[in-house]
Amino acid sequence: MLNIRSIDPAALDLAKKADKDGIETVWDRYEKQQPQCGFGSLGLCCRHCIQGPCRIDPFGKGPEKGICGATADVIVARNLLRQVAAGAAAHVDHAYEAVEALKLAAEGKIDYPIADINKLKAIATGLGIETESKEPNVLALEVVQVAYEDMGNHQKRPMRWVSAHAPKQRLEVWESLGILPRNPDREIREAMHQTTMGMDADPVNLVLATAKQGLVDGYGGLKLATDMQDILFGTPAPVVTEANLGVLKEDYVNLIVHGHVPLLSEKIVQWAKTLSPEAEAVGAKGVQVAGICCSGNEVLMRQGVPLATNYLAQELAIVTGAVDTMVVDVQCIMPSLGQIASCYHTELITTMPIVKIPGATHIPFTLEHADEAAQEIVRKAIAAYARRDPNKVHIPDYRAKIMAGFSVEAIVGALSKLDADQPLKPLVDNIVNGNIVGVVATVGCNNVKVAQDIFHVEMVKELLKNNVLVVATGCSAHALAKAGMMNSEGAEKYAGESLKVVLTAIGEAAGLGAPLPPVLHMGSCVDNSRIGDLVTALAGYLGVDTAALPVAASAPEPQHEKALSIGTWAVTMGFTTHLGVVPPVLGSKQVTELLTAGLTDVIGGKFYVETDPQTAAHGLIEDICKKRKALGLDQ
Ligand code: MSK
Repeated sequence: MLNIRSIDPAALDLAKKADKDGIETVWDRYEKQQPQCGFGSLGLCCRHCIQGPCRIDPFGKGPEKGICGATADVIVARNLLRQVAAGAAAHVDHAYEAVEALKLAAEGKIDYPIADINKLKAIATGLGIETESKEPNVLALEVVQVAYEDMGNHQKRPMRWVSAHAPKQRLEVWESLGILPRNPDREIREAMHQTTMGMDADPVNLVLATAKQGLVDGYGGLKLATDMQDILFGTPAPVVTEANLGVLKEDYVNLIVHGHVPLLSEKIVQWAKTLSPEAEAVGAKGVQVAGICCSGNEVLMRQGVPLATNYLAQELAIVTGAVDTMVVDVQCIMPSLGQIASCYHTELITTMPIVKIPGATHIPFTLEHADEAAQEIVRKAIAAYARRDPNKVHIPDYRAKIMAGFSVEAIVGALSKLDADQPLKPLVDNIVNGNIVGVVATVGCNNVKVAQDIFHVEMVKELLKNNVLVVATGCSAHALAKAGMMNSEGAEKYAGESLKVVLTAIGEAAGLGAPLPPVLHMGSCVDNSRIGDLVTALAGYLGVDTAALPVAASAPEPQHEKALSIGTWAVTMGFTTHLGVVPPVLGSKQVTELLTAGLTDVIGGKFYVETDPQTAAHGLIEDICKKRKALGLDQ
């Protein structure tokens, strides 16, 4: 047993119950994996052909090359490129589904709305599409057409989603490096080809190809997905609710949505309300929907649905004995859920053709029959409630109040109360005068190698104390929400004096009657694009490159390949990007040096690996201060 599994009191409480109930969790399995393979940890194991596996001795006493002649540098660089391409593929696939949904919605073939016509017009205008006097469905189809052209682009031109949305200075940098992506599918395919046996043996070329995958993810995945989802379901505006497993209710049917794509979870939220009388008919007070991972973040941002928990405690949600149904779509779903659900009354429901889990009920989700699937799922949850065993129920009484929904539009809306003509000016003025030292975006997951949430929370405490504004997405946002950093009281408790003054002024002007939270929840993993949009707007307002801004990124507890691809995108944007868990690259001095230093000269950004939260916070502050100085803000 690890000494500390989590700092989340709800998770710790339930971890004890899991032990008592004889449930094996992610922490137990991690322990059984010890010691983990040193070759794999360093990235020095190659399984790309079946002459292998080959491994390089990091101490120089054994093989220095794989059977084909690949060196440590080549093996590490190829492995990294494949991981980042896999992360990008996940987001691009997600985005593609959202594009298909918008197309069918615009054609009137499915029962989904086009909820945000202003966002549709803004995106169309950005793409150079005339919007005047066009019906929303006509305009939507023209936007979809551009997205499809990007997906099927056979020309040498870069994706329009990149050229239309990226900062001009960045486009020039990326073009000079030859890393502007054409179509995302082609680039991902090329990365697989480039890394197969007998292909690229140049670590520098492989690292540049990795940077290109970061752009595939940033624009063909994150940005495209968020844009489509905002058009379909609406651009988030501030909402108030609660976070942590205490949001589950003993006298309600509890239905958890888990995964990433909101196409089904939006429908479930809607049908949970409609079918509430059926829940009442079996003795419940209603249906409580709560979210895990980024499906949770999506329905939080737009519908105010409470957050249940983040990645590492997904199994423990079932251990409460109070989850009647957990419905999953794609990504970050532990295969162990099926087995754990079988120990309780919980019905685990898979919905996607590429995510099936033995023991789960599979209810296929299609856009055409989304309402039927959502109704069936809600009714299964209601039926499962009747099977709940009260003796097995334990809901830890922990929840924190949170305010979420901070899309760029919502942030600009709040700032415009201070300056209607130039809404970014109050933010920029406060960065210039040093009230806000800089901005750090914390993103990404939990990783079992770190006590759940500790790195997110401890690092952010230090940043806030030093007047750094924090924006967050993904499971990082969950962690900070649970820790009470996403409410007005959090500003009082955690923000440094000058940051508090700014948060109070904006909060008062926006009519909250209290400070803004010191950490702004900007959404799901794909919503990292919102952070990209915000910094692009700030850089545009100031007329500087994004790489020059006093802004940095951090994935304190990354576990997924998607965290690596998001991080790579952040580096291409010119940001110092911190990782709190060491990625499998240390087996190559050359690759490590390129990622943490060598790339900076050409791309502006770099990875910064630091496994201590306080040191990481100060490393990021130091980086921000250097950028402030270079901009002439501090002498
Ligand atoms: S869900 S990718 S564990 S953030 Fe987006 Fe959380 Fe990381 Fe999955």
